[in-house]
Amino acid sequence: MRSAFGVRIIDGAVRKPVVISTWRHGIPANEAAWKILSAGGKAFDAVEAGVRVPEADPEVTSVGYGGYPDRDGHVTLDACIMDDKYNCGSVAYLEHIMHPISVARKVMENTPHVMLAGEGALRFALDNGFKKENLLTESSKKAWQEWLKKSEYKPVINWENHDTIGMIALDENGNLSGACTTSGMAFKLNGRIGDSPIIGAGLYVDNEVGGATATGVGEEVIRICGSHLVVELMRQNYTPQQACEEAVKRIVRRRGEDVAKKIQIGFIALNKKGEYGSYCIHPDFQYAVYSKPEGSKLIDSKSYY
Ligand code: SD4
Repeated sequence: MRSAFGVRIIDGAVRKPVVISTWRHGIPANEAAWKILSAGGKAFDAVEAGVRVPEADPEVTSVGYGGYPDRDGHVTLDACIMDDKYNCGSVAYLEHIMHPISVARKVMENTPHVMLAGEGALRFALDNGFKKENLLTESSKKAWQEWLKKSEYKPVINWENHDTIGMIALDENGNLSGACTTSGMAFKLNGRIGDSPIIGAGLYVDNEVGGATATGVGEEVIRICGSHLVVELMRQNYTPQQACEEAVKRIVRRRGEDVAKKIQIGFIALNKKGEYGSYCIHPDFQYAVYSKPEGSKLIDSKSYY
């Protein structure tokens, strides 16, 4: 049956496993996650494996290797991961490492901290066996050099139809986890960190309730602790769809239409029952879902405008 908000409700049954992720690059990412989920693996392992796919893909210019640099030519990466027991790890402003999500996992597992940034995060990665690499591809370098001619900084709505990848999964055992990884806003100010490595902003998971993740202009997501807000709304019995809608509408209400017209923000959410939803400000944000028996699909998110 369908609720008034178009969310699939499975008559009280729990649908699992399920994995959802942002944008079209979520399709191959979900496939990698599904290999683990369908074999009875953990959601936590699935989300890490899933988002590593776009991190390593040089064609995806908004995540990991091949990500567009900041205005000084540095590719700086933000990522975080959260499991079903409130454990979480994060890296921000990390350079030269292709898989920041795996460094974030190591921060979670091997340190008493949640978040490492910059030089310290790089040193930690190298000490933990990660390889130092040049992440600036020739084509991303060209795009940056082209941008330098005007040096005009404007957040772009629906950057080439892909952006940050955020992923939430529910495994066979009914446990939730999430991951989020990005190279951030293209040509950002050096030192800028967005919402994606911030637990509660770019990603949040509460295994009693559900998980949510965000894409778009991180500054606006941070202001409302966006992913945490979506999860807290689901705790109050909002469906994932209703919770994403309320979070987007809160940004529009608080910031006004003049701001909202110029920026894109999208949230996706998955609850403990395997129901999912999404909402964004502008059209053309898609999210990918992999579930049984439907298989893999790409869904056009509903939008405020
Ligand atoms: C950020 N939410 O850094 C991320 C990525 C992004 O356009 O939105 N890029 O703000």
